[in-house]
Amino acid sequence: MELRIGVIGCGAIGQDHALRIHRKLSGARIVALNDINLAATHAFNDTSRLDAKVYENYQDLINASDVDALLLASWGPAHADQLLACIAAGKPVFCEKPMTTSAESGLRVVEAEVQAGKKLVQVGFMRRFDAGYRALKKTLNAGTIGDALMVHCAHRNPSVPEMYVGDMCITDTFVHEIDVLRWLLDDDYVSAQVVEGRKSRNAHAGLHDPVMVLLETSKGIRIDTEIFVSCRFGYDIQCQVVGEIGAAFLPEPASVALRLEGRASTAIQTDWKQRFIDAYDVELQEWIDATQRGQVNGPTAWDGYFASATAEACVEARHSKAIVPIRLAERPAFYSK
Ligand code: NAD
Ligand code: NAI
Ligand code: ISE
Repeated sequence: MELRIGVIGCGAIGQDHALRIHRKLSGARIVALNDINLAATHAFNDTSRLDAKVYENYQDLINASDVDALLLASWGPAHADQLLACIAAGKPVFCEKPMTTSAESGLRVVEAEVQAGKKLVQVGFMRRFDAGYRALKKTLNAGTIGDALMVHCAHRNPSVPEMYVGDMCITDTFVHEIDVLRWLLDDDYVSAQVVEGRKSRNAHAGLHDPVMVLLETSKGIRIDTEIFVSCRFGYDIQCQVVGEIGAAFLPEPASVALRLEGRASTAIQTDWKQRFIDAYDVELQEWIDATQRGQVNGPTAWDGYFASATAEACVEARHSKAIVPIRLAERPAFYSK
């Protein structure tokens, strides 16, 4: 039977996800939409020919009898209340990252889910579904380079809008590395340190860019990540794991190698939507399939809480300039692997 999905938050990625479910994926249909910007949502519904019902508030959408599952792509600060409403209604929900914008609200989501007695939440950390990261994990698990010792990463965006300010480089951007590296290394973090780089002239007024985050894991693995969101030259995601006898690199996206006019070159992607386009498809198809079986097979509410708590420690480390321990609530047996 087709899964009937309601989308809350129809901005950039909410529209993208709705269209990929409508046009590309199987086993699901978009039946309902909500966004605080109602006019834009009606316009999207018309131009995309989704023929969904547009709701004026998210509570009515969640409780609608013909909505089986929810896709949450509103902005981060709205996620917590909307997730709690989905859990209260007993409905499965795919929530874009970050699951919540604080550790405290993340824990409230975890506690509500445990109370409900059933896993309902999956968080949109799509890199776990990317073929390149999956290949890298397979290499590490095979022991090809020995034990991992260090990881060097970069998360570069060509530019960000004026509304992207303050610590969003951590809470909105670095949060992807927080999740994917924990999954890749099968390890948790114990401390964080953040140092600011020399400020780029291309960083807009509300932003200090670039910054560097240093994480230590419970096994003692050291991770450094450059976050540079006005780098201009492309959307560039790098990850190199250094092991005892070798180094393993995240594969670059396929691109035709050119030898032309005295230069050898390959293209660098510029748009985040394109860089992980296949991963979004796999992520949502797997979510639809698992939801129909009554399961959650992707990043859970615990993973979402872990990411928010780590991001919060990084923000504290940035402002205090200290090495901040990462302390979490006890993991409920409910989430044991
Ligand atoms: P966006 O600003 O384009 O869209 C957000 C939409 O949410 C807007 O249309 C806004 O009107 C709506 N909205 C805000 N508050 C709402 C509320 N309370 N109820 C209903 N709708 C509400 O942002 P975006 O780029 O689409 O990002 C949305 C989410 O997706 C964010 O959590 C973001 O971090 C995440 N995101 C993830 C990725 C990824 O790679 N996984 C990429 C981009 C964005
Ligand atoms: P956006 O700003 O384009 O869209 C957000 C939408 O949410 C807007 O349309 C806004 O009107 C709506 N909205 C805000 N508050 C709302 C509320 N209370 N109820 C209903 N709608 C509300 O933002 P974007 O880029 O689409 O990001 C949305 C989410 O997706 C964020 O959590 C973001 O972090 C995440 N995201 C994830 C990406 C990924 O790679 N996984 C990439 C980009 C965004
Ligand atoms: C955006 O919200 C994303 O999730 C992208 O993947 C990330 O690269 C970007 O920096 C964020 O703003």
